[in-house]
Amino acid sequence: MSDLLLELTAPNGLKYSQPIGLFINNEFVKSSTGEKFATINPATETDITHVYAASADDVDVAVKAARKALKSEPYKSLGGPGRARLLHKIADLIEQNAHTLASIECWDNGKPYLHALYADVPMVVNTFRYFAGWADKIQGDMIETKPTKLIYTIREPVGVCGQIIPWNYPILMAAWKIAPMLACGNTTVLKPAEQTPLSALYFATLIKEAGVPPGVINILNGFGRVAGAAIASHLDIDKVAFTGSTQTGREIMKMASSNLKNISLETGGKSPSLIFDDADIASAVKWTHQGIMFNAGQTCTANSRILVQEGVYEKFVEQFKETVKNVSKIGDPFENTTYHGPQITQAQFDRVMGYIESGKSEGATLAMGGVPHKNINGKGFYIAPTIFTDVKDHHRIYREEIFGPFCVISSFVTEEEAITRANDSTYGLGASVFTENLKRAHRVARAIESGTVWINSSIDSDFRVPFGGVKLSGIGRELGEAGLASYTSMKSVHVNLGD
Ligand code: TXE
Repeated sequence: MSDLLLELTAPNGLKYSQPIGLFINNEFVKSSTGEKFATINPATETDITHVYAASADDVDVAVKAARKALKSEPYKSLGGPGRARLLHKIADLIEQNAHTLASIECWDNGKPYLHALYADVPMVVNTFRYFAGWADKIQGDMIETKPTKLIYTIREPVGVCGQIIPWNYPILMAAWKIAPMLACGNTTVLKPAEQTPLSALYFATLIKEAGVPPGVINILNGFGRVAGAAIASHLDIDKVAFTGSTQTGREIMKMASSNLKNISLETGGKSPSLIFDDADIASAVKWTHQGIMFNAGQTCTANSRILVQEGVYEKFVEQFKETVKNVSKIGDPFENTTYHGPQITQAQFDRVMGYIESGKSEGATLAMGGVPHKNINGKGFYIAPTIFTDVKDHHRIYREEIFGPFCVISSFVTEEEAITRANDSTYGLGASVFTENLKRAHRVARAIESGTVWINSSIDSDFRVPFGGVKLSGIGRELGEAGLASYTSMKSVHVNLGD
């Protein structure tokens, strides 16, 4: 044991070595200031450990390492096949360490262990394998103009990336950022969220074991206003990729304007779910429940606005409440029977509770939940699954992103009304449509203003499919082939074949 590597025992008895330093040039180091911060188990409100917090100077050291690695051997000559091998090796190591990563994620984030093990970690593995497949298929085009010209394009790496991720899916968000970045031959300085610093540091040990050259992937924990801001404003970072709140996204855009960074942002949402009279109600209930209650409502695409056609409104609400009661079992995230863990922090707990008060005072009907839930030891940031009905479109709980196990249900009469009201939002990340009518399904999918539309399902993203938002939900796409494009820069070469 060193003061940069701690032997920890997770609540499920797992013993493992947890790095706590900044990961720069494939080594864990202390921060220049020596500052550390605590990371808390949200299920018990107790400290897990303390990790080093990066200063702006530390970010600068990491950027220099990333810049050097970009143009140096062995990374420079690795080529697509070499990078594919690294990505596959990382995927293999994640698979081999699935139990450890899922345990860390459960402990540090509060999400159910089984969800981390069977949802988050496999999605991480799939993301690395998918982008491994792309690494040797990054190619340009030949463009026909006239006989005396040969014109072609080359897709080059953007360069040094700065990647800032949130706490709701810590290791998965790291994978979404790192896998395409590496596939395209870039280097990065990635900052996890200060609420969940541990899994990314453990992942760093796997990066080194996989043989990724020093400086290619640097992982620095720290605070948004210090380390995050240093990344967003750094003049030698070429691209910034961010997932988080719209407000922080705005600030990052301003800072990134210093050197006109290439930018991609995935911010929040208030995703609608439209349930038509002709829907399979049992299926709509199942998906809509998962769409809002999974991960304690802390999913950017969560279908937090449920609009139900008046003919099936009562039936839907009854069945939805029943499902919440039966499925959303609250408890210790390490228990196999738990579906519903705590909110991530006291601040998020307070935020959700504030919206519950707002809903009540604005006159909506609290149909279920609306109270903190006491765990066995009387601790934990738990909130009972909460449903408001009779919600009006001007209510704050209808318009603002809440990010908790909290949904509003309202009724509509016509398809046209449903579309207008679904689009009456500053956000546009996801939307669900439940109907058995094929024409209506596709008609509504086209009319909805959002980056993703699910027909007869909800929030089931896939590593092969572009993901991102419109309006205040973001800029650019991650995943799929479109996700690659945001990590390459296009160069056009004109060859004059004439005299
Ligand atoms: O987000 P922040 P917070 C939404 C959700 C939630 C709200 C607030 O509604 O309730 O945001 O959460 C870093 N310069 N989402 O406060 O601040 C920060 O350190 C550079 C939706 O946690 O956006 C962290 O790494 N970086 C979302 C990351 O930004 C800064 C997921 C996200 O933090 C920074 C999370 C700054 N000035 C929250 N300030 C989604 N889209 O899935 C903070 N950061």
